[in-house]
Amino acid sequence: MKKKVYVALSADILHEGHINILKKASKLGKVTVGLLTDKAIAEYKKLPVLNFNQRKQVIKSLKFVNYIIPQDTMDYRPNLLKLRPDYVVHGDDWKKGVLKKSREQVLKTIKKWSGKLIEPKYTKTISSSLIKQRLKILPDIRDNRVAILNRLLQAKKFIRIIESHSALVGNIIENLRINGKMNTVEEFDGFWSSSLAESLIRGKPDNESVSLETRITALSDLADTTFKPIIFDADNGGRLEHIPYLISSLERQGVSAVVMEDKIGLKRNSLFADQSKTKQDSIQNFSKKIKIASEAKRYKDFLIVARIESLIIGTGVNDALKRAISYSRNGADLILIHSKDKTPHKIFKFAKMFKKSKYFKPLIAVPSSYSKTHEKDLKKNNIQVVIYANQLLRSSHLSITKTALSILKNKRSFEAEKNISSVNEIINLK
Ligand code: SPV
Ligand code: MG
Repeated sequence: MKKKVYVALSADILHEGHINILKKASKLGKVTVGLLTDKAIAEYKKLPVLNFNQRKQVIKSLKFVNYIIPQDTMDYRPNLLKLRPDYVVHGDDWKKGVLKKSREQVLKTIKKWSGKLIEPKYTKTISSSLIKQRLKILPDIRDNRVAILNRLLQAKKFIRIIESHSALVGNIIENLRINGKMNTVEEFDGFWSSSLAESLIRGKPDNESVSLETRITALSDLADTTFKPIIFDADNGGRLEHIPYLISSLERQGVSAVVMEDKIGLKRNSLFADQSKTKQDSIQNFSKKIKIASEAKRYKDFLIVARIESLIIGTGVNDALKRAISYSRNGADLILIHSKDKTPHKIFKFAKMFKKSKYFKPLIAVPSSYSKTHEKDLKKNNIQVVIYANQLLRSSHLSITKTALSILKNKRSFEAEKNISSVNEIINLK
């Protein structure tokens, strides 16, 4: 009987490195490719450009491949235990970095049936990631920009969104990344189009003085120059009759999700201490809004987010839970639970209760007032998306004020130079 060989691949952009590995593997026996799903890939790098089925079609047509099975995590063990291969083949680059742990697990597992790990030398100059960098290919290409947030939600345990009030901010955020622990890359996953920020940059209060139409039109600068998903803050979504038009305008701009909050009447920003004049919509009415929005979407991946204001207004965790269940049953894809407390206790309590419901939906938190809360604690408490809703606007407000004051005081700009970006840095922005 021919020997069994296992090769795990993401195979987003196929290059000669993959072919070498597969060719070597096929000389050893029948090759099963464990094709990494989006979820497995997102555990250690960016989402692939091509989705699972597209990649599968390419791999299926290769003469060195006999079978394909999905590999849903970077832990190889479940597939290895199922297949019990005689050989696992992998480039020797995984001896260091993020995949080191996977490698150790593989070695320990296949030893049980005297399986062998074969590690052809990895060629440093070829990798899908390098090719993508060179070609500036991003996973979120224009055609499926709407869908990218939904894809991320399926693939990543935690998603980080930040307010971007201009294309310039978008440009900075799009390209900002740092190396995290174990060679992983840390970055922001998408943009928040905030009603607060969009009002303030126009010199107006956050009370719907700036129309949704103006805000949607203004999105085109950000949409034109970036690729990451956009979440749009639509206040309470406006009148029932207008909601289908709102949804279609957002979809046309490539927006991935709309957030509508369950407030009525003249809008006041939720972070004001005094909310005595703020009115919450009835559960019935707002559920209807959510239903209309959900039925209006033309892209199945466009997401409707119901934002609950019970903790802002003071109607409490139980009220929030009742609302979450009703909004979820009426078509909300996610729930944003807002609070202006200094701690996330109530949010975590709500999340724990909601998690037990069969109507549970992924949760979003906006830690503006409870900014001490670390992402890892949000994650641990069933929050999948964090939105940093206003920090970049606040940072530009302070920075602009300081620079203007310095010029006013010193009667020249020299003293301010050390605290501002150099001309070179900004003229080289791409
Ligand atoms: C916004 O950024 O406009 C928001 C979040 O809606 S908050 O300001 O906290 O209400
Ligand atoms: Mg807002």
